[in-house]
Amino acid sequence: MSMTNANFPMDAEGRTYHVGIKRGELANRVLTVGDPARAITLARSLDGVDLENTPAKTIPANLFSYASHRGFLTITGTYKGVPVSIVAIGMGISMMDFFVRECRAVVDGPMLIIRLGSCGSLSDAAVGDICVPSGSYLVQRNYDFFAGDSDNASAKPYHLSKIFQADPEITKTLVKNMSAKLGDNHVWSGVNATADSFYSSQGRQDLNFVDANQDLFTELVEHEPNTMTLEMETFTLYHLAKTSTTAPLGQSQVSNGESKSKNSIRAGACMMVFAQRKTNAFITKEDVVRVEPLAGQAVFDSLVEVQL
Ligand code: R1P
Repeated sequence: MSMTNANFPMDAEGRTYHVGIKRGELANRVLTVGDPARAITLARSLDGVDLENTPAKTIPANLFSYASHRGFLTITGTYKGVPVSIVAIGMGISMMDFFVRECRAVVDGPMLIIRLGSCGSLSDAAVGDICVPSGSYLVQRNYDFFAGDSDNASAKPYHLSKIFQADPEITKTLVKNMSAKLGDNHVWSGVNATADSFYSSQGRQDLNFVDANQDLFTELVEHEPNTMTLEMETFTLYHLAKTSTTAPLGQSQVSNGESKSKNSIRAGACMMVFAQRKTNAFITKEDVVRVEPLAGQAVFDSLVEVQL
């Protein structure tokens, strides 16, 4: 593949270096997931899919799709007549950064992005329940702490960032639509913690390494009493939405003349609880198959309900 522009590499067709998409292939409304298999399952809810003749795990033939050489999968179609895309990004804050920046670079006008992920629950949310976090902070391993220098004796092993907020309208709409699909008692509100590792910075005990994380859950709850979930991407989505630059003049105004949003990206997220970290329960395959499509439809309903 031959690329131009070392600052923001694109190929001769205008495809971005990692996500691999070009202008015209991605909708302004995007649902993002980690697992490509989840993206393909959710694509079955898009318009015009021939469910009888599309085997599970197969991308429906009527939809646009592009699998990049770096593991991103983009699927674009319509939901209730409105253009939407699904992008599977893999795992972690770097992949979320690639995804948000490269998608933003090839889409004109304002964007809505909602992540549907899986997570660990630190609250009473049970496996199979849905959490809709109104904000997220970052849990980062403090690498210097582990250097073994005496001048780090007072440092903490994990750095906890400030909270970055989701778009309030998207969060409210997600809660409403998730409750309609799954019932009020299976939908939870609170704050998410995004960790820079599945293991050490999510408080998992691994005797093969020094992680100094035995007290991490207590520290998280002291930092933010409403800490509800742990996963690995949402903070970066909320952070980049907040730091996205102003939409071109006119696009950020609502009809009564009041400014709606200064940012060109509005973001929200929701997670299915796969791991209950207090009881140590893990979701069954049957529950994933039951919850995933319903949660996906609630996200699509929200994506098309919120005005750009
Ligand atoms: C870890 O198993 C992965 O699952 C969660 C975490 O954030 C991490 O990416 O989300 P996804 O199910 O979206 O991948």
